[in-house]
This record gives sequence, C-alpha cells and structure tokens, in this order.
Amino acid sequence: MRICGKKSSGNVTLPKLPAPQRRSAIVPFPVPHDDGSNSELPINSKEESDEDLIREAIERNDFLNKIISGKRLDDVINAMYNKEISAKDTVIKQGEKGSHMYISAKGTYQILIKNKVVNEFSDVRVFGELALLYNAKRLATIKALTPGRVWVLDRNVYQQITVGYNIKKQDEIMQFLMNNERLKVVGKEALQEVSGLLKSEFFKAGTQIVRQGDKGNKFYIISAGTVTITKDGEGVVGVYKKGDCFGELALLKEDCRQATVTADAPGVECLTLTRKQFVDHFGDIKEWEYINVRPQDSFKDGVTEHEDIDLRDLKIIKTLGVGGFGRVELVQHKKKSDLVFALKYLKKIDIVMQHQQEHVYNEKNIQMACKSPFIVRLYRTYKDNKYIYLLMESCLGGDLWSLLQKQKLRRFDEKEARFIAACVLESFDYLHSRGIIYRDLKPENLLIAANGYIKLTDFGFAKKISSRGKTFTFAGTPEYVAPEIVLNRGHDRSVDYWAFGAFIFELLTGRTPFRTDDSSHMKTYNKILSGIDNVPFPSYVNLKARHIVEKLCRPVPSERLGMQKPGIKSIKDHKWFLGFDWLKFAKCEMPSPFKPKLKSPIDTQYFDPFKKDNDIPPDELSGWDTQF
Ligand code: ISQ
Repeated sequence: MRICGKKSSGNVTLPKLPAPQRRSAIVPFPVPHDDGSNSELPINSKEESDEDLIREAIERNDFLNKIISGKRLDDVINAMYNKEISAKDTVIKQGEKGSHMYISAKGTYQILIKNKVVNEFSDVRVFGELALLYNAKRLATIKALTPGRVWVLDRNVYQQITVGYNIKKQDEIMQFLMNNERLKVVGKEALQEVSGLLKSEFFKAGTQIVRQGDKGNKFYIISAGTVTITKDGEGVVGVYKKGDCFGELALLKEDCRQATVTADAPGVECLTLTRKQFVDHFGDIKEWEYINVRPQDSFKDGVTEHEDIDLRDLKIIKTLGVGGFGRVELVQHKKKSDLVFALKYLKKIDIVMQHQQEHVYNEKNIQMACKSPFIVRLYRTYKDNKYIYLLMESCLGGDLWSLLQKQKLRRFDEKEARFIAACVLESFDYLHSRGIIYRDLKPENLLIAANGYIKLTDFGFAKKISSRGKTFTFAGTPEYVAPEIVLNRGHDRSVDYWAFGAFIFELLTGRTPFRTDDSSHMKTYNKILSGIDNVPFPSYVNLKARHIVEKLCRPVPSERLGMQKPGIKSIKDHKWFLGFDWLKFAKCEMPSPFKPKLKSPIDTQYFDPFKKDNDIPPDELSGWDTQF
C-alpha cells in the first residue's frame, strides 16, 4: 500500500495488525477535586538523591515525560512515598485493577504474564503507570526476587495534582481577565472562552515585547515577572506585574502601540492572544460589549411517545447486542405487532460495583431528551430488583462497525464516508447546541436505520457541561481520546471534533490514525500526544480529506475546526463537503447509500447471533435508581 506522510512520501507498508474487534471504552471513574476543591497535597520529604532518582525515572519514561513536567513534576516527586519490599512480595498482580504507579529503587523483580516469567529487571524504572489515568487492569505481575524498595504514587494524588493545577491555572487567568477594566464588561462566559485561547510565551530580560508606534496585533497578560513601560519623551511611565494586561485594543482593531514594553530581568512569562485567533473565534467586533458566546438551545418538552407501554406487553424476538453491563433485545408488542423496539437492559449490581450510577442517569436523561433523526430515540425506562431497562427505537440495518468490516477494501469510498460523517455531524450539532458533549464516537456506537441514515446511540459518557465549561473524567475509547484527556487538562466539546477527525480517517482507511497494537494503550496515548502530523496518510486519501482530518485533530482544542466563530458550520463548509446538499440531507431527503433490505419489521439479518445469557444477577436494592 502506498502511503504519503507529511515530510516524506513513497512506498510504505502499514504494519500488520490483529483481526479487528469491537473496541471497549474506558469506564470512567469519578475524579476527586473535579469541582476545584483542593485539599493539601501530601509532602513526603526525601533525600536529594532520591528526588533525583525519581526525576530521572520519570524523565526517561516516554509517556510520563509528556504528561508530567514543570511544577507538576516537583509536586509528584514530593508526593511519592517509600515502600519496603520483601523477597517474593507481589507488587502488582496481573488482572487486578490498579490505582498506584511505582518506581523501582532497589531490588530485582520478575515480570510474569499468566504466571510465566517473561523478564527480569534490577534497574530504576517506572511500572504500572497506566493506573494514573484510570482504573486499568494490570497486564502483568511484578514480583520481587530479592528484598527491595519502591517509590509509590497514588492515582488520587496524581489527579489532585493535575486537576488541581489546571483548575487553579484557569481560575488565575479568569481573575486576570476579570480584573481588567476593559475586558470585564463582556462577562464571565465570554472571558472563559478567551482564556481557552491564550498561549504561554516567555520573553528574555531586555526583550522589547511591543514597541511604541508599531502596529499591534497581539494581547498580553503577564503570568510571571515584570515589564517596564516607557514612552518617547517621557521615559519610564510604569511597571506592570503579574496579572496586568497590555495590548487589549489590538484585539478589536489594528492599533498603534502607545508605549514600549520591555521585559525585566530575569525574564517575563506572558499569556498571549493574537487578533487573528480572536477574530476567528469571536468574529470581527468593534466594541468589547459585543463579544457573545453562543446561546444554548433548550430541549423541547414534546409529547412522550410509548409512555404507556408496560414491560409485560413486550415479547423478546432476538438479541441484537451484548455489551459491558447488559444486552440489547429486539422486542415486539404482544398485541400491536407493528410496535417493535430495542430494549437495552443493564445489570444493576454491575452498575453499582463499578460506580456507574451517574453515567446511567446521564444516559437516561440526555438520550430521552433528544429528538433528532440522527440520534436513536429513547422512549422510556423501567426498573426491577435486578435490571434497569431502556426502551429504544429499533434500527435494524446493523451497526456501522459491522458494515465497515464487510466492505470489500475494509473502508468506505469518499461519497459513503461523507454521508456517514454528515450524519454524525448533524447529531453533534444537535447535542452541542444544547451544551452536551458525547465523548464516545466510534463506528460501534452508530446504527443504521431503515431509511439508511446513521444514528448515534449509547449515551453513557455524554455529559451536560457545567458553567465552568470543562470536565476532567477520563472518558472515551483509547484510539479516539483527545490529548487533553490523556493529559488530564480538562475537556469540552472540542474532544468530539478531535474524535470526528479520527473517525473520518477510519472511514476512509479502515483504521484510526492513532491505533497501535499495544493492548495496554500506552503506545496509543503516546501516538495521540505526538499528533496527527506524525501519522502517515495512505496516498488514496485525497488532500481535502487529509486537510479536514488535520484541522479537526489539532493539538490545541480551541484551534480545532468547529471551535471558531461559525461553530460546527465551519466543518459543514469545509471543502471536503463541497457540493453536499445540507438542507436536503437534514430533511432525510437525500438517498442513502446504506438503505438496508429489510424483509419485515423484525428482520434481524444485519445482526450477529449471540448466545443466551444464563447468568442471573443478584438483587440490588440500595435504592440509587429511584428516578428510573
Ligand atoms: C437499536 N436498534 C438496534 C440495536 C440497538 C443496539 C443498541 C441500542 C439501540 C439499538
């Protein structure tokens, strides 16, 4: 296969990968301090040589050196504690869920997979680091051969460090902006968007950051250090310190700088925003008051359909799918045979054991409120002692994942890919305009309806974004997660645009750009952090397609296509969609290339057969599900 990369093009063979399997999402775990509350960070004092050992081990680790640096590295070093290990101790056990990362400081350790020794080490190294991101199962056992010593970091502490740091940083920037007389008139919401656009820049002592008389196109906030302000003929007229801003007029118009601003020793760090970035995001405004953030649509409280259907009115026809917590059955009304639904049922005990109550409520509340031809309808829910049930619209054309596997070249042609991408974009438009992010885009979560249009389902990770505008829980399927999720920086709707870029790439090539063969997903996360510019594109992917993928998978969330002033319209207007009739499409009047050939309303030919589930879960009676 011919591949062309950014810097080189030529004959490159893609590495062979294992047979495709439906991909599971990471089950999100509640993040402490998501609300910004910040308890004291633990400090475990240690010798300087121990600090150096930890620092070097983290800096040598390919993944950790991307996610922990600067002040956070100091906090991590301070927080790590010492644990003595006896010979034969098991430090981590394969299959168990881990919540600690380790650094070996002394001793010899064996690595075992399925009880077989596969390797041995006595050097200083990091192990178990995936546990910092989420509740991952250990992929190997690490057992001490000799007495030893390890340094330990708890996930909760790591999350406290990263989330706390990011929230504190965001709050500090907001303070800077709100304290500015000119800026504060636009209100908190708009300034929150401004804060997301800022970049950090360092200026050496003596640098003239702006020069009197020059044309200005950048705005600055001092985040560390001081600057001296001078004016021709007047000399020094002031000194600005941390939190002070200059050049804000440059965001509204091409302005002549009124003074010269010079960095004082030992240098100054500023948060900056160019006029172009500002205009891309907010449009060309003339006065500060006119910065407006997009108003959110509200969910319409329409008539609830099928509210009167009782569980006992339904009979099971066939299993359509089996997932993490339960199954989906095709069901038919016993008396009114034209009423056919998909009934998803989830084991309550599993939901409680994995702390997923909030996510199941999100699924119910969000999906039930959605009425869009691009989203699977959820009509009502039921509960009993063992299960939660969701009564949904049936989509009997199968899922997009199966359809992708069945394609001759295991990929869609451009016209087909555009049709599918347009369906997803309409569903995102609907959700985002109501303040909801989806967070788990992948072909496995898309179903083909009888009219051949694609619909989004599985709202377990969907979330209404809080007024802070960001959420911190690790959520999503590894190949699709955006870098800010891996970095724990907090995320917003821009993660859906990143995933959308990866998804278009997958439709056109049969694989996501960040996929690797690593079952722990560490290599995938490394590839995500390395960015789309390091991903080779097959030569059959044309330049327009490549361009839209690269614009969606930008590392800086606010720079992704869809995050600027016109919002999602700028994706619809991208040249890859040139000539696409969005109006006809939105009315479902465009013929679909995927219309299934269904023989009856209960034809399940597009679904694989599944074995019966003979496991009867125990009752779960804690009462968390009163609102179901
Ligand atoms: C609707 N129709 C068919 C299959 C389904 C699977 C999950 C959710 C909804 C569904």
